[in-house]
Amino acid sequence: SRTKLTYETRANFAKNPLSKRLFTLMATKKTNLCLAADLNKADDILELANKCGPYICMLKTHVDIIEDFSEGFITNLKTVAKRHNFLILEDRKFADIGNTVSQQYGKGMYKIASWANLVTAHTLSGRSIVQGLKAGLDDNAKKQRGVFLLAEMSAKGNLIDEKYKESSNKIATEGGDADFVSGVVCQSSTCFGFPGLIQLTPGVKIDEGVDNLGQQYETPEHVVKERGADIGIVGRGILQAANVEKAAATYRDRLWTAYLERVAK
Ligand code: S5P
Repeated sequence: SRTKLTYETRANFAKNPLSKRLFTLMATKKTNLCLAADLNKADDILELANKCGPYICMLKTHVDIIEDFSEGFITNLKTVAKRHNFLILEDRKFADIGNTVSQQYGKGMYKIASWANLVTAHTLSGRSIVQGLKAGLDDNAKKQRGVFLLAEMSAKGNLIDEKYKESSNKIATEGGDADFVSGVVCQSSTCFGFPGLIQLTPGVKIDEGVDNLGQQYETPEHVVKERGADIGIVGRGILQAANVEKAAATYRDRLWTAYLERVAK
């Protein structure tokens, strides 16, 4: 199964240039940690990114929770991403018809398509969500962008069932637009089988449990070895630590060791 293959091997299967790039980045930088930078001030995100940058393969943003968003913030974030060699994932969770998604991606205040290497999208509206994202990009830009499709959620009581999960897998792997899909956001290794896609899994915390708004957590070892995660997304496990840099290093070590043990013969 795909979970026994190394990231180097999986890079060869990738149809989307960004998943190829991310697999390679993970293998060379030796990290499968994605930091969820869920902070409300631009400077706090930049400081966090600078401290944790050496330990992460990707920084995940929710740009609509930033109170003082500016183009300058994006310029600085891109500089930090280049300095520490990580990709930027805007967790926008697009969910509308293609024509609207195309505008939400490229236009408005945030112009997400101009700076986010990767974005997330729900599959609720079907294949046209991927087509909508591609629609606003020219041929060159299409090769430098990708989307992670949500096939499962970590929230307790979420409405996603087996059929929805299977259909999401089909959108991610079949048809002419699958080359724009970098991976799948999900909670289990049965979400998809194609080794060229990356499994992104949130709900990761050293202290398992729940928060008071339905979030459910598993340990780094559990998500990588039992749930098939290729990349673990960690937010509050790092954000709320007394020393964020140390916490990022710990999560990196534990996620990476779990991956090495998973692929070991
Ligand atoms: O099913 C999901 C999908 C996502 S992308 N559950 C999630 O929690 N996420 C995101 O992961 C969520 O939006 C948040 O940014 C992060 C988890 O943060 P934490 O603080 O709970 O680790």
